Amino acid sequence: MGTIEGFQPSFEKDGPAGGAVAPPVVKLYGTTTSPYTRKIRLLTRAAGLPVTMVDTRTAEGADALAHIAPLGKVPVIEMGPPGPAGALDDGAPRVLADSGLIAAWLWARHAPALRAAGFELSPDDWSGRALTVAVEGALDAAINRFYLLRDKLPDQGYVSRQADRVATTLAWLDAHMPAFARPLSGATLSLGCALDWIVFRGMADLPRFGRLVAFREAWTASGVGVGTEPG
Ligand SMILES: N[C@@H](CCC(=O)N[C@@H](CS)C(=O)NCC(=O)O)C(=O)O
Repeated sequence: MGTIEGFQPSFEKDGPAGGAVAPPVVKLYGTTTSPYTRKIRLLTRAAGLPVTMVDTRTAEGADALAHIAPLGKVPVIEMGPPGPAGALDDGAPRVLADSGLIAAWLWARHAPALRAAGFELSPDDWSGRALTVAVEGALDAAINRFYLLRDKLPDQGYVSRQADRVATTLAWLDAHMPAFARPLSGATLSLGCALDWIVFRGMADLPRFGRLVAFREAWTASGVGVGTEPG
């Protein structure tokens, strides 16, 4: 039997003209080492939202990313097909290029599923958001330093100041971050992903920070991130 050109399998919901409507295809651009991409892999999995991962370490993936996201950072999600003005029916842009933005979008659209999976990402959690800024500031500094050292820049000046920033912020988090608990807040998710990446890349001396070590042990034991570990 031949194939019908343009054939789309039918889905439960009918479109305005009675035709079958395909669910939007969600592409997730990223890598399996990226801690920010990991946040989104975890959340889309918890939300039950199927995504097609585009590995941006391949030439095709990097090229596709460059076409949709000027910053060239990951994660990026791209949703399709486009509405008339390049936006989704609900007005959200088709391309979201920041893990915090993507997480907020997922919470806005999939809170019941995320709650059922043990997450609580309310935007009204101001102290949690403040903690997330600290976690991700340290992670940004660690990632920046990692790339600069990999490119053989000497470990001095701004490169070594980034190490100081990571250490001072981890010390602050060691004193201020609540213990790992459920439901998982955005700060908990960020810290779990950040600590795993920092250890994976050897970008800080984690054993100096006893409460963060305990946090990471509880995070690992929870199984929340299982199957998405950096590697
Ligand atoms: N604020 C961004 C940070 C994303 C980010 O820094 N991603 C890293 C990978 S984990 C990246 O793409 N780095 C490439 C670069 O800086 O050139 C987010 O939350 O998504």
